[in-house]
Amino acid sequence: MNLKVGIIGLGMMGKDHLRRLTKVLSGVDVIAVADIDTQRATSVAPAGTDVFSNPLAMIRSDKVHAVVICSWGPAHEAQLMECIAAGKPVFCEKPMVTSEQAALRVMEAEEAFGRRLIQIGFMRRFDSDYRALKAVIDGKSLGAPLIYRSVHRNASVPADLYTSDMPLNDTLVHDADISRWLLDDEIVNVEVRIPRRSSRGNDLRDPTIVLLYMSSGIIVDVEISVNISYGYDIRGEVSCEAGVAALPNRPATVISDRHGIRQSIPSDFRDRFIDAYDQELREWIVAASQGTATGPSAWDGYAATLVADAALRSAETGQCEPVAMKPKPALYANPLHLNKNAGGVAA
Ligand code: ISE
Repeated sequence: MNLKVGIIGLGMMGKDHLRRLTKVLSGVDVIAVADIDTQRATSVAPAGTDVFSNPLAMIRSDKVHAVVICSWGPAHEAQLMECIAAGKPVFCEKPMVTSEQAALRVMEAEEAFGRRLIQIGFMRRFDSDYRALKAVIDGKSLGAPLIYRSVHRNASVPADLYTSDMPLNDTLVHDADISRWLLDDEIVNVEVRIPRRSSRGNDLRDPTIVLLYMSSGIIVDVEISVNISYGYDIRGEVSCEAGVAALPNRPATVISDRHGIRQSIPSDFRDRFIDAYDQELREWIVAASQGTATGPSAWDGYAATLVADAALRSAETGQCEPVAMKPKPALYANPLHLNKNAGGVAA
């Protein structure tokens, strides 16, 4: 039997995940949606889908086995807590929550439930290029990693929605999470430096340099640009003791014409990471069908929240700010080993 899923929030990411859950992936049926704009929800949801205006009512519905949260970040805590109370696996788009205290409450509830239910939408971990880069680091053929450079350039961001804090609490979270995952390390200090501002930056902190100091001594150097106009340009390079490994430029379409030879660049994150988004939900379906979750956890959501908070403090103080994490609970200590061939929905 297919996993019966309800989606909360049919904005840009909600519609993109609805498309992949109904037209790309298997083993799943979207049988409910929830959005404050029920007219919009009804217009985009497949015929026969139950449409809710109240997301918590949708979570409680017996017809819904698992939940995908694509709503506004401040609404995530209540929705995650409802999923945990209902014992329903949940995929939650980043940010998991918008405060340290909310993250602690969500982790406490999941620990009390006793089994992982939450996967967070840090899709880069499912990107084949990042997975290949991690394999090189883990293989130790280049020796120990010393520096990681992460470039995160958006062609543009929605001027009406993207606020001055978001380079650090909405965009940076991807570089923070992928650095922790690639380097198998935690971030202990954050330092923000604001270069000369771009005239394209709409009064945002654009560009922003962020130094992430890892517990091992590795330093991660992050460039965040959000109105660079030429495309969505993501780079990653690790300098090790005996060599350097870097992501290829994606997609690697090389164009030759009378202007010369050039390589195409994606327009936005849905384009650059389309396969990673498919893979993160493909793996989520397998885990949720067994009543649990794998991949980025509530602990990773907590870590991202603390790093974003420290970055925002550093942007104000001009100082290097500490990231003080609580000890990692046992629930998040070891990755789950799932039966990848199991089908159907767990009892
Ligand atoms: C957006 O919310 C994302 O998650 C994208 O991956 C990121 O590149 C972009 O900067 C964010 O605004």
